[in-house]
Amino acid sequence: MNRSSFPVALTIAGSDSSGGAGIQADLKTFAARGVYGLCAVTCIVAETPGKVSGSEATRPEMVRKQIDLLLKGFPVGAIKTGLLCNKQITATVAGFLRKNKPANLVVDPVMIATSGDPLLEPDAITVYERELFPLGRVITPNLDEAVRLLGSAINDIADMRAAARELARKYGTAVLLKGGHLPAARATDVLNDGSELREFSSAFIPNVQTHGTGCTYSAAIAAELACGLPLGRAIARAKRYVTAAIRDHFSWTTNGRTVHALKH
Ligand code: PXL
Repeated sequence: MNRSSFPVALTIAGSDSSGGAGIQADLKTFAARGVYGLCAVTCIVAETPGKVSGSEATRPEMVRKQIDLLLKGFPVGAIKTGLLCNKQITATVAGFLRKNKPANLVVDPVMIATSGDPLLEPDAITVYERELFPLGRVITPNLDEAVRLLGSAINDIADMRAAARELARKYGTAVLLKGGHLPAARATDVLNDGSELREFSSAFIPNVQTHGTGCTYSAAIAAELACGLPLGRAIARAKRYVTAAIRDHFSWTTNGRTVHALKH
């Protein structure tokens, strides 16, 4: 990939109509980190905070075309993948990236929305495992996704360390296992890059239910990699960014319920 005087990052992800997650979160994050953002849209998700009402996938060829044009036309320094919807799109993206090896690929294996609604078709998961994960500079599963990938429970920080090691070994790539959903006073994430273990920790911010934190975190990592930071420093900065976005959240009431959104 080319480097230039201005950092450029590309997100390959779905559109979240509510603006909290997906390409909207990614582009807001890129802009906030001083990075010029590009996007290839994989699907349109109709949702409000807390409820996914429907989604419609882009044709795989159209996804490929967007990525191809962007990589030819811009000095893309980092790529992140978010929701890839189905097996065909996942295979198309992986096939394209295998031929056009990106140095800084962040794979966020989005499977289920924070609301619990499924987002990725289950048969896409093997394609992720075989074709996309090995291309990643880092993959960023949350606990639910790691449990789905490993088939064993993760209940505490010791389980997280073991799971990150096992995932890094299984896919031959660095793994950032995000522990924000673990009941604990601190939100701790574990990085295993195949040789070294590192942990990133911040105070847990209680009583804030935001969706899009995972998208924002992986986009911030991609932004920092596009700026030339090494992986560990990129994650440390991205973690600070997403923690501040949760802490400074917006909130409002709809249908008698208080909802929150990240402040970029
Ligand atoms: O937060 C995961 C996510 C990712 N991508 C899109 C989404 C969501 C959650 O709602 O809509 C497009």
